[in-house]
Amino acid sequence: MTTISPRHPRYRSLRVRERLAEASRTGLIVPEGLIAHGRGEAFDYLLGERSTPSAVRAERAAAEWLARASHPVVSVNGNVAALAAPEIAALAKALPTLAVEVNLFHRTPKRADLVARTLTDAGVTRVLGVRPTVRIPGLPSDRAWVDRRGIARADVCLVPLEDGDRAGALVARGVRVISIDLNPLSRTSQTADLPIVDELVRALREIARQLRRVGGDPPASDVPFDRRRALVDALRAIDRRLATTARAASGSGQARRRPGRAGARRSRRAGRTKRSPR
Ligand code: PTJ
Repeated sequence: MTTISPRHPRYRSLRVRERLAEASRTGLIVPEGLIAHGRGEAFDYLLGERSTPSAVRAERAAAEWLARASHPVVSVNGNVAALAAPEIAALAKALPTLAVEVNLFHRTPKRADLVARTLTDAGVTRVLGVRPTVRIPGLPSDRAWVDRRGIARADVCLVPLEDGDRAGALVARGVRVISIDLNPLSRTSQTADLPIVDELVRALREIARQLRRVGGDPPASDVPFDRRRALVDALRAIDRRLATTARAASGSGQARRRPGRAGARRSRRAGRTKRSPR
């Protein structure tokens, strides 16, 4: 294993990559999961690797939706288990009505067992969806397999790192879908009723924090959420960051730019002028 110095500027990111690479060797995550992570990292970079105020608002609304739900469920795939099993356990502890269900795009019995074991090792007491028996109609992928005690009867479903088709199928069934996806342009973010554009671990921690705040006293009525505004906020955050970085880069670029021949002649002339005031 490579030794990574904690002083490395990308230490945290490198450690996470290392964990995911190990998870791909055990089969917990699929090779496609590494690619998905890379895409997520790129968007996190563009967002400044921190939760925007808009994302925190979305996380607070998500906590309120989950706390008010009759059958709230969180769907867990390989990446989510590898990245955030302790955070899923903390979420389930903060909201005892929350069902935790394994749901895989690349489903094999072995992977379903591995995801479930990772969750129970982290402290989740009950994991659904290991041998599901119900299919969501009209969805061709294995993500359609759901547990009759979990997603099959959910009224609110938290779907981190989801694919757009299943998010759409759940919305079509009348389930209120909360997504966590760093890409505001993904079909999942575009489809969800409450898109959280934030990094998985940060988002889960904030939702759990908000759930502990709400406690046994959820809001009396539905909390409205402006999904379009949340997506526009994320795009504007990226836009602002790119514009600021581009301005800074063009400023320092000028300062560092080597003079061409004409520039060199100009500065020699300027030097002569300065040196020969007499
Ligand atoms: O374990 P399986 O078989 O269910 O497969 C899981 C993956 C992730 C491979 C599967 O769901 C997949 O292919 O997902 P997509 O379609 O690549 O979508 C994943 C989305 O999650 C992308 O839009 C990424 O930008 C986003 N993403 C990746 N890592 C993070 C993330 N969003 C938030 N936090 C992350 N850490």
